Amino acid sequence: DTVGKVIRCRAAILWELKSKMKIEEIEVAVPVKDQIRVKIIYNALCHSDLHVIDGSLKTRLPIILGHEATGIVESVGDEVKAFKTGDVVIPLYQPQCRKCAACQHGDTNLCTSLSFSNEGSHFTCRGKQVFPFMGLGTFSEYAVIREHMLVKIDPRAPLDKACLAGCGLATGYGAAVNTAQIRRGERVAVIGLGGVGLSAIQGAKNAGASAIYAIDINSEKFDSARKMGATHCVNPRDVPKDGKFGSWFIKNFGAVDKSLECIGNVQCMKDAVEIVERGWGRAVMVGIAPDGATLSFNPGHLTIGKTITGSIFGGWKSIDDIPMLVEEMRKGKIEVDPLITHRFDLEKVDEAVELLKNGKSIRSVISL
Ligand code: PAD
Ligand code: ZN
Repeated sequence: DTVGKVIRCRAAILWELKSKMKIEEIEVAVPVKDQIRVKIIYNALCHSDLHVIDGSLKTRLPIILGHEATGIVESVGDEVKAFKTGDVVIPLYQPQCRKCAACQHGDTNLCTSLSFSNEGSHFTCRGKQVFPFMGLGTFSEYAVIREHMLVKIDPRAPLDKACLAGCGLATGYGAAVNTAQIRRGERVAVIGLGGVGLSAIQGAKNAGASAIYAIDINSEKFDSARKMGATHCVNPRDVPKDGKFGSWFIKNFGAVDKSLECIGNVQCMKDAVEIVERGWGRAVMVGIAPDGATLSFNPGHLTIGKTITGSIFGGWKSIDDIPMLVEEMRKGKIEVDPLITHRFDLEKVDEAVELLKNGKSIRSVISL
């Protein structure tokens, strides 16, 4: 029985930028107040984890990465009301407290109740504090998570797939249906065909888009894109040397009603703005640009009525909406199998990193 005791378990720690993670034995604190200790079962690797490793997303070190997980509640702090031992859960890096101004506002999911950059740590390794990525740190067999950053899901859901609802699938799908607000018959372009972009394609398809242009410099992604619902696959490397992607795209395919950038590349963000219709086009930024990046474009795009926006976690009110997404997955209305290309044990997490970095995988699911 582990309740009330510090747990010693395995976790993958990133000690330095641009290095491999090391599997270490760590201590995980007893949960107090609104904290919940969760046994993590599966965690899929997302490109945001890679952004930390390569230094383009600044965080404190050493850190335990991971934020796309499923788990089971091991024990709870004395103020926790909604969870008990044995509940099946998804950790949420985007909290929902239901009390702050953002939670009360119908148009945003950006709850301000918890700022994970100021959160302390519940992990130690050889006497040293280790920080949890985005308040989660789910590349650990156990993690301590605040109550507003956790949601119960149907225990019948397949946990190795449901973890994708904790980030990539929810982010891309929601960006399409909530942020881009894709309507039946619309023409859509998705730039970047990773777990996020492919999920945006599926969102566009389920929303009834009439044409979905899947855009990536890696043509190996096109099979998956077609499986998710893309009607056309476009490789920007086919643009003639003296040409610009935006004008080339419009000349060949026409402008689109909605575009989604799912990479975090400033040039691709500009392209996303270029290729939407004047008057009503909407360009949605989903990818996380490197720390300190700026985006510049001709303000005429705004004068002629284009909308430029973006979202975190697909705009979903996390606790309200994620169980519904898991339910749609369970019923097969949202497909997840084509997104899962590899599976590894925690010891092999760096193989998953190499595959994602080199464009050889969509999502690798890691068993803890
Ligand atoms: P991924 O690495 O699986 O996919 C990125 C794709 O972009 C790959 O297929 C690349 O080949 C492609 N790509 C790279 N450069 C170019 C280029 N110049 N032109 C065209 N295609 C290119 O990443 P992912 O799907 O896991 O994540 C994508 C981004 O979304 C990444 O920046 C991540 O940090 C961000 C993200 N945002 C949120 C959010 O809440 N906004 C959540 C999760 C992930
Ligand atoms: Zn993610």
